[in-house]
Amino acid sequence: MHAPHDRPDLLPSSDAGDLTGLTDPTGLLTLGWDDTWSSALVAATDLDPPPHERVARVCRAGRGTCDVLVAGASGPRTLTADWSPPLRRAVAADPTAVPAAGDWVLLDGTVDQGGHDPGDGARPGVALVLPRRTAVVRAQVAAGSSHEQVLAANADVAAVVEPMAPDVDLARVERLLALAWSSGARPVVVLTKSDLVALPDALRREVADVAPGADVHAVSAAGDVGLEPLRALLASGATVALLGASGAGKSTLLNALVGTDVMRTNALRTDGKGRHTTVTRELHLAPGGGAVLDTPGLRTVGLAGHEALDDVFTEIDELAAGCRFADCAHEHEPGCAVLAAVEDGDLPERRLLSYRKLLREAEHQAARVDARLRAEAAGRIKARTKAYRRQHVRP
Ligand SMILES: Nc1nc2c(ncn2[C@@H]2O[C@H](COP(=O)(O)OP(=O)(O)OP(=O)(O)O)[C@@H](O)[C@H]2O)c(=O)[nH]1
Ligand SMILES: [Mg+2]
Ligand SMILES: [Zn+2]
Repeated sequence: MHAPHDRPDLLPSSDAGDLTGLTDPTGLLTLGWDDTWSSALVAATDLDPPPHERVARVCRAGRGTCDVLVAGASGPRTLTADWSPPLRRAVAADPTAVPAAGDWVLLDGTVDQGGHDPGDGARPGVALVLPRRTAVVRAQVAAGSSHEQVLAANADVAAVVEPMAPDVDLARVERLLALAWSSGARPVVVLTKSDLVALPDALRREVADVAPGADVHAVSAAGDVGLEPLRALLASGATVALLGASGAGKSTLLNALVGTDVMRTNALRTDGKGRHTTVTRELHLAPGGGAVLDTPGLRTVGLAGHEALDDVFTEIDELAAGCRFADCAHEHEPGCAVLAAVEDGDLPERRLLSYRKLLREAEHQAARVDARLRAEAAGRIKARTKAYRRQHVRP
């Protein structure tokens, strides 16, 4: 999934166009669709012209069922769909095949264009999930499990949402940026609650220093300040996923961007831990185009891979080219250019420590995944051996 360097530029950066003036015969553009998705639909179904009238986008995912947005004749609306038997089988074989918020799915029946229920009370089924263009994936933290969970599917922009007050946590920004980069979406940092600090721009520049390659915006959803760049992204039709700790202000931001209070928000607990007000991942359409995907506060973010660390810590990656050993771990090797840069004051030590911590975690997670794959492979061999014995070794 990680391919930031050969990724096509999904969005115009500064002169983000808007959707007005484009014809939208299928109504799907409002949901975030584009021509590339039509090609993906042809490839997935072997149907040409593609069955646009059966396309829907997951706005809230559950177990066995999900809420989807469909393009009705009188505008987008939501319906509930059940997993079809083939989808159930696909999920049993691969947990990441679970429809996630933001996914494009094909329903097994035509979406009623009149905006009414079919009448017989039967729910549509989700026949298949189109291959994801991007995915924010976190390593599952449950004990004994090393599976990965899709937090947001098909986001064009992965927004790291971090509050300016009481404090910006640079290490958390770096961790979330690693998650954002590895998604394949364009990372941005949104610093919230700028109304609560005296010098928001100084803080913004400090964060920009640890976020190479990502735009950093200071906003106040409360005062509707600084939201223009995000509105421009949405107007270009982008899907923006909000990632951040509980209490960061994600749902408040969503409400400001969507223009109505679609998500409940809440005050921080006095211990500063936040309440985890949002408990579901939800996709909401913005009135001027685009969609915002709100997520529950991330308590722990296990990184599913370490490749993205080179995107987050670009200066360390560049310095490493000057290390004497190609496999230098920048711990205590002679001729290490990274350690030399710390020594000379060119690289903040905090940056190197943060990098090491994330790298260790990612390697630990990779080992757990390897262990699971080995265990699964062993299980399959055992099952085959048993089946073989039953057939061939009769007592
Ligand atoms: N002063 C100020 N407060 C804000 C701003 N944005 C959010 N808040 C407050 O921060 C608190 C938490 O906001 P939420 O939007 O619920 O945070 P969240 O990130 O959605 O939290 P979870 O749903 O738990 O993940 C609320 O009391 C908001 O009113 C802002 O721009 N300025
Ligand atoms: Mg929330
Ligand atoms: Zn080194």
